[in-house]
Amino acid sequence: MTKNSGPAATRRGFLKAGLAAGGALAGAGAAQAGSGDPAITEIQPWNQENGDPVDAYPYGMPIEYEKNVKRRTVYWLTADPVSSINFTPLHELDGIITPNGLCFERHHSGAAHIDPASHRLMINGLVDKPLVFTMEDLKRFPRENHVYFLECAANSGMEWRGAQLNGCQFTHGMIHNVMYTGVPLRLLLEEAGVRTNGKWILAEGADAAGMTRSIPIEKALDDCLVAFKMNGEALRKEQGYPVRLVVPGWEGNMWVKWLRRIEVGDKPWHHREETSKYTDLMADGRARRFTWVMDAKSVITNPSPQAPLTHGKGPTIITGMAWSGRGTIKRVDVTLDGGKNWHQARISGPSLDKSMHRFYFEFDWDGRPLLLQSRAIDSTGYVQPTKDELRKFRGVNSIYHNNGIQTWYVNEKGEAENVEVS
Ligand SMILES: Nc1nc2c(c(=O)[nH]1)N[C@H]1C(S)=C(S)[C@@H](COP(=O)(O)O)O[C@H]1N2
Ligand SMILES: [Mo]
Repeated sequence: MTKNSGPAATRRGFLKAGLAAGGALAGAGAAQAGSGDPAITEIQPWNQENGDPVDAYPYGMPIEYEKNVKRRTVYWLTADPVSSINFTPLHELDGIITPNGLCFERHHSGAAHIDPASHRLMINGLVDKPLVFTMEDLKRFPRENHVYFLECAANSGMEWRGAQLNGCQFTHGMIHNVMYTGVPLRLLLEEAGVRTNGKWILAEGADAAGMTRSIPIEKALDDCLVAFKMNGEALRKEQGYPVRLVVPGWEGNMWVKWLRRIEVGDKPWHHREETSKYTDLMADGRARRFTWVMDAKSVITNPSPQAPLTHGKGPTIITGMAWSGRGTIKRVDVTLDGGKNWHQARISGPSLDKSMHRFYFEFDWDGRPLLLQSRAIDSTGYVQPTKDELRKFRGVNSIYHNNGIQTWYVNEKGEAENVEVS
């Protein structure tokens, strides 16, 4: 490859030799060194002047070249931006963690702005000793760290009747995956002493929606967290600062943000705008009730409509995410031809309970059109269904819990489109 032998006398020479070696190692789509590329033959401005001093940005932000990496909303979806939703840019991310500033937001009455010094969490109802905790009190209980996905039950809901939104950000972006630091709810409930007839909890938010959700006591005592940190720093306001409920593997609407009260009761409460949240209307008009666990699901994030294959034929990487509310992901399969042939993808990064998993599939693209799909299999053996399989028993009247297999059509130019195959 490179003919640049002898000691690299100049910094330019060093860069030239170094980059050529890197290209040879990767073995994919790299130019032959010595092609006269000014990016390698010319000294660049950042090589000639000092960069920013250490205190230029006391809280760092991404460089301007990454300005497309942002949450986006779909304005026609909801009537009012304070009772609305935006979407995580899944196609711009890698690994398994969602950065805090990119976590999708769903609010019923906007993001509350709470002074932590004036925030309290009360536990009342069927308990021996009703209690009120300050944020300082909460931080004196033993805490735990866990990575969990939060998926809104309405994620992919616009796709029930057919392929609609052109981008995985919009079809699958009502999800984020974060490391939470918090106190097990069990410890706080034990402190208050749950009475034997205490079978349910009501979690209530301090936002203007005063959102409330009923959760069975078994789940509350199992793995719920009262969390105050995400990815190591304080919760973002949008995600419930100063404290939110974490309900691992269960639909997002139960993860009450700006958590201010837990009431213990003997039956579930009736919630204001609630019945639709707890029920999925089926084909025959009956409803599925209490469908809280998020079933296994996956999506290819690259390529996808917002992230076309711009490099042409040759070595190509398919990547995406898979997750299950019932455990870990055991396997992900990928097809290039709409489900005729399946290939096992490679999972890379931690395989954690009720967390997103990252998968990759590397292949040599011959430049012909592709029908890309991914299919997740979780640790219970459950296989992600096709959309048609789901419709067979659920019909198309539901907007919740669509975990069907997603298809992207990729044309000869590498452009991708949301389609369905049957
Ligand atoms: N207090 C309160 N908690 C809330 C909501 C809300 O409007 N108010 N929205 C719920 C819904 S429907 C979802 S999907 C998740 C979204 O969490 P996120 O904004 O961190 O993505 O929060 C849930 N918790
Ligand atoms: Mo939601």
